[in-house]
Amino acid sequence: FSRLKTSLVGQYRFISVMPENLVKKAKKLCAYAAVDSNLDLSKHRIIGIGSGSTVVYVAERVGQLPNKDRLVCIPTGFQSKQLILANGLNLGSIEEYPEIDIDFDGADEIDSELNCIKGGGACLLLEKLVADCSKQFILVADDRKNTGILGKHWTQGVPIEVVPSAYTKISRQLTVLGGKPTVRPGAPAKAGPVITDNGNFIIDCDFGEIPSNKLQALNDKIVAMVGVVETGLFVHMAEKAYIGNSDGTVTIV
Ligand code: ABF
Repeated sequence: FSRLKTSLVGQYRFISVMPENLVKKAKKLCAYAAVDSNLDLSKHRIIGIGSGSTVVYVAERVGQLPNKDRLVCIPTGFQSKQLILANGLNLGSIEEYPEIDIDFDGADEIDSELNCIKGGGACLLLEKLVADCSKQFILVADDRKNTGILGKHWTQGVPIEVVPSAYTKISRQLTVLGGKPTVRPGAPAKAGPVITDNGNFIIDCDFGEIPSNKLQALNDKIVAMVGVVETGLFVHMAEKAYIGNSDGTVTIV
């Protein structure tokens, strides 16, 4: 059965009763469908490759293209960089290529308006930067992530990247805002908090269910706190989502 890590390292809570082999199949199906239907080598040259276990199949599919040498792939973190290299793709950087043709990335939750929560893998800053630099941003996810409203499954909350010395102050401000903040522990937890690729901490802040019309205001309030680097709320950024279903079909939202 598929599991999602809780804020306590080593402990898990179940978010789905979908058997693991069906989850993998759903991820592969949606990733392949997203690449096959959207990547056009006659017009796309610079591609964003996101993070997570679904994007593994995006990189695999792109790596199967006969003309893949024409492409330059921009990673969203360490895992993403490894995926690009492992699939024989050309690696570029966001510094060299701040204009990206199309970006494929996973999500933790997607609502009915294609807003999403990202950052379960602590790569949200570069993921948002790459998505922001992309003309097209395509989500790939299995159907457990298609929750209709954000905050339903990912009850650890919205991941927020913060400067380490500001975490206490920001945690207090998030509580005043109505959230329940938890500094994400590393592995092992006794070694301290998770450290992002940028040397920062992640606070997971539970706001319960967040209606789509409240997302932008919530994001803006969090980003305005001094010491916040970025949030995992991606509001009105995605163009389409490819959802892999357990019955072997793909839904395009
Ligand atoms: C990244 O990977 C993250 O923003 C998101 O947390 C996660 C999705 O992972 P998976 O595809 O493994 O469900 O995209």
